[in-house]
Amino acid sequence: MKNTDKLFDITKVDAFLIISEKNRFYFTEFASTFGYLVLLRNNRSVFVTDPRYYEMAQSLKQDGVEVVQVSGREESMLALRDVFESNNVKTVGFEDNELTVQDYLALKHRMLGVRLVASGDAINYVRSYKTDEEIAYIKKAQSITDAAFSAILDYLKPGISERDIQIELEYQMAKTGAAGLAFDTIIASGVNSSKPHAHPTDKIIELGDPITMDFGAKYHGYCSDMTRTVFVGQPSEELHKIYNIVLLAQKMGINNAYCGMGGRELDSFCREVIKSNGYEKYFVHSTGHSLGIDIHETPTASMGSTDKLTARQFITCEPGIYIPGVGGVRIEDLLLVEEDGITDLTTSDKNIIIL
Ligand SMILES: [Mn+2]
Repeated sequence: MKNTDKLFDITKVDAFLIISEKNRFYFTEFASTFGYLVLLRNNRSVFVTDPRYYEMAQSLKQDGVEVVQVSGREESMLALRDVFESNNVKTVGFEDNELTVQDYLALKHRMLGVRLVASGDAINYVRSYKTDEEIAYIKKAQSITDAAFSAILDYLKPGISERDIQIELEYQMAKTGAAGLAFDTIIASGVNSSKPHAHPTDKIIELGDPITMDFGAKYHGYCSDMTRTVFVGQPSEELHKIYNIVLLAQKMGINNAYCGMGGRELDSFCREVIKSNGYEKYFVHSTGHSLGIDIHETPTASMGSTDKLTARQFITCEPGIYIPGVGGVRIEDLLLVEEDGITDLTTSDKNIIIL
């Protein structure tokens, strides 16, 4: 179980009710499709689940988690009410950013006697600071992703399709230890590359095409994320120029990043380079995001971000330029912020690659 002191410090509630699959996994590191986790003060907790998980969940007892077996939702509600009553709980933090309106109304209806307090942002804030173990998982996920990129370079050639590249990249990640994908792989070639989040198609790679590959692995439930744009044959003069501007923008962001900087500041280091070259209107997304169990977590680096990037947090740095009808370039690395500086976890080459 993760230590929950910080969460209680921020919110002042008596208990938290964790319902979403990912937050239950976050706090317990126990994967299940059904369960309710009650976090109580002083690092006590109760996990309510059904017979499919009851035996496996016994492993949580060594972390001091009480495990309660129920059959279905109605019994769960009664069990939760018992937990709240016996612990004199009056206020309960809940995941307002995860529950459906239907879930919320059902909960509100049954939880007579306790006050529900929206706490999703506080949970996300706590999740943004990674433990040593989480940092190790994310580093491993990123190393799998880098290895797949290195392997794919030998595979890229005219005549194969975007789907072929997707399948090969995902195969390489699985082979190197990925338990799954961090998100749906993006492969965008030729003029498709002007669409930042294009889905892979049956389009065939032609000589001179840019190929943008944005992909990540999952390892122990944690994500990685990287993007490279490479060229199969000589690119047009304009795409070559755009590549160098995006590269310069990304390096400007990474080289100027420091512990304690604003997410907005990181964005502007990248954006200014693109702006001074006249391509500002073609940089249509924000510079970066954190990740963890989810592919997009806080903090973020964008024009409107009020986040600070501090120790034990991750942030991607991924500027891009996308010109409809011409093509696009994006370069993305994953950064770890630590007290004594920034570590770029993405080891793949980012100088222009022309195959
Ligand atoms: Mn990303």
